[in-house]
Amino acid sequence: MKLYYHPLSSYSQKTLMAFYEKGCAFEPVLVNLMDEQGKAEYKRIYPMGKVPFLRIEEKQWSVPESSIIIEYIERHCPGRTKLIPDDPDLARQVHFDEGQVIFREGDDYSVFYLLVKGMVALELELPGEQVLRVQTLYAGDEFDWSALLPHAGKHFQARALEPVTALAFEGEQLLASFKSDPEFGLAFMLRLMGVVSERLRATRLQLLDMYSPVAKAAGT
Ligand SMILES: N[C@@H](CCC(=O)N[C@@H](CS)C(=O)NCC(=O)O)C(=O)O
Repeated sequence: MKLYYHPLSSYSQKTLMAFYEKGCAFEPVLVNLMDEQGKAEYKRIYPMGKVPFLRIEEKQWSVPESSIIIEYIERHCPGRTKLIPDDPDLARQVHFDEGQVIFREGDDYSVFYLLVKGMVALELELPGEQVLRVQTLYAGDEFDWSALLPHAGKHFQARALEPVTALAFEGEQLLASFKSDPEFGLAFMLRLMGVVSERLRATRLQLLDMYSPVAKAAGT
């Protein structure tokens, strides 16, 4: 099977790690995304033009999307490492160490998290290498709503303040589930509107506090 990838693509790296962990044989094919001709040729193989992409010629199967590729090799490569727990809820669990940056402002990947355990700080970078904590999140809180806007980039930095466990959902898969179940989609989006409005309010309060004449006079 051929894995189309680019070494600087984080989605490709995620898939490559799974292949190496599993000890699964594959043929890597480097796609030159920077080159217009290379990209045009690649789009003849995979019209979306994104990496990674897996092609299993003998079965005439095409497998797009990093997570689906990982699910594919988990099922079809009898490897030494178990990549995905059998329990679907555990399969979505991710862990972060204390102090670990979960994502940075501007990062372009669409994962939506539901915080199960631990505290997370949402932060904004300000001029002069200052970091402003906009909000602290606790178990039951959700982040990051921009996961539902493809390629919007993260609006905040998220940092684990203590060991964190969260459930992770691919933004694109969530959007697909909204299309197949519009009632669920509407309920989800309404709840998310509340989150977005809360973030706006918290950002406004923190910025007001920071730039208020009292704070300025105190030199904070
Ligand atoms: N949801 C996809 C995202 C893949 C993706 O966005 N790949 C980027 C590189 S990290 C890409 O191919 N960008 C080129 C483009 O959009 O034209 C996955 O999980 O595989």
